[in-house]
Amino acid sequence: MSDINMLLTPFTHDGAWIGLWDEPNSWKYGISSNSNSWRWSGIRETTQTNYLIWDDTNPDFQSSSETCVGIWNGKWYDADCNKARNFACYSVTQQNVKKYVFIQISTTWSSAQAHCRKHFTDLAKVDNHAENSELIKTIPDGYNTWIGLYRVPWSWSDNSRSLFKNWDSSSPNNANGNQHCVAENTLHQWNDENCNVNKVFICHQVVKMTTAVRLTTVTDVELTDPTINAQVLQQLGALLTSQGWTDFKMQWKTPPKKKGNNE
Ligand SMILES: [Ca+2]
Ligand SMILES: [Ca+2]
Repeated sequence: MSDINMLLTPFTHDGAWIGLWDEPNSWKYGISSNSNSWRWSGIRETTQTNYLIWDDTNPDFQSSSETCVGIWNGKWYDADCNKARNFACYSVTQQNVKKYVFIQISTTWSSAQAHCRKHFTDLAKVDNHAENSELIKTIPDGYNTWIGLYRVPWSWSDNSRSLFKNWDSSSPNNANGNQHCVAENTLHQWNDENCNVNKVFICHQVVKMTTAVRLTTVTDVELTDPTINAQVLQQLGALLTSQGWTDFKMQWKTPPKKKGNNE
């Protein structure tokens, strides 16, 4: 909120772009290592094989609420993680082969994940078409089934990590299925909108400050010793952190020794 309070509202237009977005190339049209792309619960990383088998209309991030993946008729779709579904776990055999197990309990994606992690390896991870076929064989007809694919939507354009959100009461809603960029209103509340609309926009700049501090010490230890130097910096850093400093770097600047002075 202290960042929000630094923003002025010189615009009277229909909102101003800020740097939050849900880059669609990372999840809708493909896959990437971006923070908003699809990941497997078992490895917490994106696919290593690029295998994806979406149905014709998914993923669509409907209502900006669908960040977990289910399987239906052999194809995948994104769905609201809080909906109750049956689920499939997997475990890995000694021959490094995945074995899928269908669990006939209807629950949320997170509860399904917890169950699989407790009793098996994790929620089903599917790396290729043969594995998808094996998975389908375990699912009885007519069951919508969670698998282990999920994503964390919304990332900052500068790749900084912050979970702070200031959505307005009706956002995000992904109206028309094409709202993947974020604008703020004059109250600094956020709304997801179509990235291709023209709006005024707000940039930011990080101001870097450099400060030199001269220390005079009375000590028996050898201050040119790199280990001692590192320890002193570490303790100074801890002191500054405890005073509320963030995002700083420290280094020693040793003045050249005067000639003839061996002390
Ligand atoms: Ca969907
Ligand atoms: Ca919206």
